Parts: sequence; structure tokens; C-alpha cells
Amino acid sequence: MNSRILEPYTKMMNHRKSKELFEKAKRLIPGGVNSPVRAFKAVGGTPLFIKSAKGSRIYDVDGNEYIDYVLSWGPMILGHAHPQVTKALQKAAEKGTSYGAPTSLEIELASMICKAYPSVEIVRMVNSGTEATMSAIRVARGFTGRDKIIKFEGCYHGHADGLLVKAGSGALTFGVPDSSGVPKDYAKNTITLPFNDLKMLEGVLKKEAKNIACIILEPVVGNIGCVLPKPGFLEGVRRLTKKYDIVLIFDEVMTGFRVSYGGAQKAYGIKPDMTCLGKVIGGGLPVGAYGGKKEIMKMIAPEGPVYQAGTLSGNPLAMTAGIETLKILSKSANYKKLLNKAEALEYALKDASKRAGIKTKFYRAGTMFCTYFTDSEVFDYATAKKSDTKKFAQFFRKMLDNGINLAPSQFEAGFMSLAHSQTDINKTARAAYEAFKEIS
Ligand code: KE4
Repeated sequence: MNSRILEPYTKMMNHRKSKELFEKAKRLIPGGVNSPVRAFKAVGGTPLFIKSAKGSRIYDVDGNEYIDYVLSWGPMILGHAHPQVTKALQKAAEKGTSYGAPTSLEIELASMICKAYPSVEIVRMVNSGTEATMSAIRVARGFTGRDKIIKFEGCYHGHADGLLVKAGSGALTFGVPDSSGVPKDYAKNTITLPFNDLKMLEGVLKKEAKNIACIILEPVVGNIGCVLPKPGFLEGVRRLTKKYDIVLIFDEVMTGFRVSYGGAQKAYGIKPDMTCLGKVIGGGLPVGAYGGKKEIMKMIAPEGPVYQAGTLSGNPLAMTAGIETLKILSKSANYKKLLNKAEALEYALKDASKRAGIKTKFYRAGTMFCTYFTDSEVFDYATAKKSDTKKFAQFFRKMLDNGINLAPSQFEAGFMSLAHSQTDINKTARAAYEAFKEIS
């Protein structure tokens, strides 16, 4: 550990303005937020209202500064307000913000995606990860003529009805809604299985394969923290989907450009039939994309019978931010630098936890990571749930008071950016040591 660690923030932070704004927001917006996880329900306290962000730092309305590892839940991989992205966006905005007609920008981003993901021969832009996965599943159903889908417990693929489904009582019983408002009829077409359990999947497919349109999964599960595929799991899913002519959809909305520039599919050497992307490819603007084999993608209107559309799909601003982000990220020297930062943080956090004498499990896949407060391995939803969420909430709070902004839930991933410095990492390590010490 570097002995000249800069003092972390020691002053107790004042969140008065955030508190005032939160009370106002709750009168106008459900729960005061436009996405539930932002409400800090899992960690307590008032959510931060953000005023601005730059590089690795984010600033709240009370003037507090934080080193940011949420990075808008993944998109800000270059760091916030990267000058090259900002400048390109300003110029693009002067030409108009949306035309509802094709532009060359869509071709440029599509070709960057297809170059980075050889399994993607054709790609459709949409406006969110939810739209991407929802559309990919519809296409898989249109392509196979089958209705049922398989997903894995803990994998989050956005909030489309058929994906807000949890496992029924037994593996074979079809899903039950995981949110009110989802009709039972939607849920019954979704089978939810434990992640990393190839045997269970094999058993279900023996009985159900002829009814299954697709299997959709996060190849590294970022929505229960950071859960890695066991050796052979992804290969097994690929083998079984080929055997039964089931469409394999990799939801790389989070892992795309994060686990590696070519996503988890490059890192693990698996070629899915379809891929969903989002987050990084929009450089912080609303975006999603789904793509895959030509023979599948030609099912989509206006070419084929599967309908999908979007007013702002391929929007010039989102395309511009995505193109500029990938231009910088695609430089191998930059990607190497980014990975080195993530490795340095892994070493620092593991070392801090060991020196503080607290048992944690740290997992990382490329530039996404998670610290669990447990001393047993985490390899699926059930084992992730064994983590001590009270300890996590204490850790989160202490880190926030020391100027480190982590995801406000044990079951979310953290992210590294190109803008994070060694000083940031040293400060984070120092704050983590203090926080671990306090809760050990
Ligand atoms: P959006 O509809 O939020 O753009 O994407 C949905 C989605 C799809 N697939 C994966 C693997 C995802 O992680 C997501 C969204 N991720 C969450 C973070 N866990 C977004 C944060 C939020 O919901 O506010």
C-alpha cells in the first residue's frame, strides 16, 4: 500500500439540500426518483441529488465531492463529461436533436458494434436495455415459432412484463410474476432457473426444449453484484441451445464493452445467436441495441414479420456520444489502462479487507466488480443473498461519508472508468480500510 495515502474526507457530509429536494421530488415523482434503486432504500438515508460530474468525480447539490464508481450504472466508462464526447455532442445538437429519419451516424455506430462483436452481423438501435431485450425475445419467438423462454434467477433484463418473473415452486413449474401488474399469463411462459446450474438446465430442456424460443442470460451477472460463470457453464448453455435449436441471447447491456471491449462473449469465447447492448454504446445518452445472425435479424420489420419500432431509435445525439466513446475505448492502449485501474482497485480493496480483518468476497470481470460481505463463494442468486446486507449498508454509508460513491445496494456492480487515477484508488483503499475496520 502506498504510505503517502491522501487523507480521505473526514468531515461529516451535510446533505441538507438533497433532503429538501428529495421531499419536493416525492410530491411529484413516484418515490422521488425516476428509477427505484436511486432511492437508497437498500442502504437508508437520503439519496444524493447530483449537481454535476467530471472525470472520476461527482458533485452533489450540497457541494460534496465523491469519487464515483456508479458511473450512471456503467455508461460513463471514459469518466464523466469527457471533453471529446461533450464537444461532439455540442456540435451535433446545433444540427438538430432528432429527425425521425436515417442518418450516417447510425451506420457508423452499427459498424463499430459489428466490428467489436463478430456474432452480431446486423443490429437494431433502440432507446434502452429494456427495449433491447424485450425486442430480442420477440424476434426469437418469431424466428422459432415457440412461446416459452428461459432466464436465470438474479439476472435482470429490464422491466418488460415477461422478464419480471421469478421461479415457480419447482424448476418445471413456470414462472410467477415478480412484480404486481404482470399478468400470470405472461409469467407462465417464462421458466426461471438457478444461474450456473447446467444439470438443472439440461433436465428442463429434456422435457421442454421443443417449446423454448430462447435462453436469455447475463453472461456475467451484474444485477446480483458481480457473479462469474462457473467454468463450462456458458459453453454448456451454448452446446444445449445448439442441440435444441434454441436462440441463445446474451444480455450484454452491462457486460458489453465492460468485461472486455468485445464483452463477455469475447472474454469467454462464446458466440451467442443474439446480443443485447446498452449503457456504454450511448456514452450516457438513452440507448439500447439488439443484434445477431442475419437469418434471425431479417425477421424484423420492415424486412420481416416481427414488429418493433421507436421514435428516437438511432437518435443523432445518442449515436454521437456512443461513437465518440467507442473511438476512445477501442484504442487498445486505453483499454489496457482501464483494465490496469480495475486490477489496482481489486488489489487495494482485497488488501484493505484483509488488513482490517473482515471476511469479504471480491469478484471482478474486466472493469466491473463487487465486494460481498460473506465468507462463502458467491456463484448464484441464493449464495449472493447470503451476503450480510446490513454490513454492506454500513460500509456504503461510511464510504459515502469519506467521499466514495458506491452503488446503493449489495446486489449491484461497481464500475471503473478511464478517468480514475491512482490517487483515487489510494483514497478509495484508505476509506475502505477505515470502513472495513469499523464494521469488522
Ligand atoms: P435499461 O432499460 O435500464 O436501459 O436496461 C435494462 C437492463 C438490461 N439488462 C441488464 C443486464 C441491465 O443491467 C439493465 C439495467 N441495469 C440497471 C442496473 N442494475 C440499471 C439501473 C436502474 O435500473 O436504475
